[in-house]
Amino acid sequence: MKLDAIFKSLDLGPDDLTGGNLAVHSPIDGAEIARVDMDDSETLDGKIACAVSAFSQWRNMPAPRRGELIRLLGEELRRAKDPLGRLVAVESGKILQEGLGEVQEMIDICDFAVGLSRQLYGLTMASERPGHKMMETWHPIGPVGVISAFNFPVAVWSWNFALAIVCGDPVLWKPSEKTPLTALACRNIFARAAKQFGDVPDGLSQIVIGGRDVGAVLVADRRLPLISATGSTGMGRAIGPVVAGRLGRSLLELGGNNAMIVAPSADLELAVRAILFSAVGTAGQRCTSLRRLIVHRDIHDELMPRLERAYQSVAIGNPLDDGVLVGPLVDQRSFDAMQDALVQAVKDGGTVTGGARVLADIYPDAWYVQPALVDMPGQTDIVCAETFAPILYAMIYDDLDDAIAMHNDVPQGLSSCIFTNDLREAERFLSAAGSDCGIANVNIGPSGAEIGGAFGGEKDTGGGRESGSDSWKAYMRRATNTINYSTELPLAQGIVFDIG
Ligand code: UN1
Repeated sequence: MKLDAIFKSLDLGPDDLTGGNLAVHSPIDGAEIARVDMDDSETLDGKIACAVSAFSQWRNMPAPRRGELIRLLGEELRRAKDPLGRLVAVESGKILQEGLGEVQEMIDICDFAVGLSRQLYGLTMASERPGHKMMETWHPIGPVGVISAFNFPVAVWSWNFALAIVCGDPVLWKPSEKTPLTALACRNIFARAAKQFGDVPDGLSQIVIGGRDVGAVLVADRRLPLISATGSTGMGRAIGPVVAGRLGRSLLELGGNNAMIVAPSADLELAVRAILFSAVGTAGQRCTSLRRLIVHRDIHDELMPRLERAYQSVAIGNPLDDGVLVGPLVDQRSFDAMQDALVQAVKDGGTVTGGARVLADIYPDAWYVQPALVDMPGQTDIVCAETFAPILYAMIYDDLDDAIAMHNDVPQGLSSCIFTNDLREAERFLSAAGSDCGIANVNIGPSGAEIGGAFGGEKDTGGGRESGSDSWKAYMRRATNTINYSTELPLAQGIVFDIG
């Protein structure tokens, strides 16, 4: 499918794609594929006002009916899966299979949210007072600002959007300035669903295009009680205090430095496959990508050559081509950061295999690399930093407690896993004294999480949870209600407060 046909099938026309002040490039070959209009503080102000007015209507819509809108969106996404998956590949550089997988993730969260729209449960509590009832009610919180990153340009929006909409909240979405086209395509797909639904208020779903300056205005605005931001830890550190300063709520899903412990009893065949997908898949540009391997001394010399062979057989190239598993890095900055990290790793005593630029002759303006495997003598500072590129650092351990300590001794806490067939080791890793991450797995890699679980992590990862489980609670406010159906007015704690 040609790019023009993709644009057409997603209702993107010259008005969207030309004449704007933001140039959009494809990481596949570095070519400019569109120019879109950016927002400024004035247009953003109008959009926030519009979201506020949409909220006053949408919060009164019964939640199961709100779910119907998301059901329709899921149907439209099913129809648009192929062109949208392709556009994700073109705009972010991930391989087509992963682009399609990302759209599938959107469909899955829509299904989840439809069910959720009938399950926004509150509790009832036993009151200590006779003739009294206590309960809690969940209400929509208000317009939500969503900031998303280039690497999951549409799925992360959908995790937030599907939940926020069934919870009763309008959404203002600022996609990465590297991936505005997929966002505009989502706007159009949502418009198809909204048309079928009928009474969708203006401003329920809006897109804000721009860079940091526009993001900063969004984050500071008191009319947005919740800011949900996915991106680097640096971005989270900039946003978090601003939202906290106005006593707003933030949901932060930031960097990871995800590790795998490979124990002596591990099924190495499974481990190699898991390592490959999670370390080199998406060219190492998932927040859940595998970045550290903590391998038991007894199996190190068996695992590493197998891994090197697997690395050598991985096809690197145009992410739209069949059989390619590793596409380009998003841009030159990413490539430079990868090279800097590898130079530092060598200074720290590491031995690097791979890591070089490839395909520069065919794609002089794009940044393809061989994924790098780095044998490290220990967990130095560069290993503790997240470099958003396919670098896997391998370290040796002797004792599981030391491995867990090394595992947790990084600033980030997103995803983690252990490969072992020893039940005691697996349970120790999952226990309170085990992995300190938001996601801890056994015998599967750290990336590729399903939408049904809560997604996010601790420490520098920001603490937020998106997607499944009870993550919806972040998009609502909780009211505790006490109802007196007696003819007395007993006070709590037995306090007597009578006149005369
Ligand atoms: C991200 O990289 O920002 O677990 C999200 C995964 C995906 C989501 C990653 N389901 O890899």
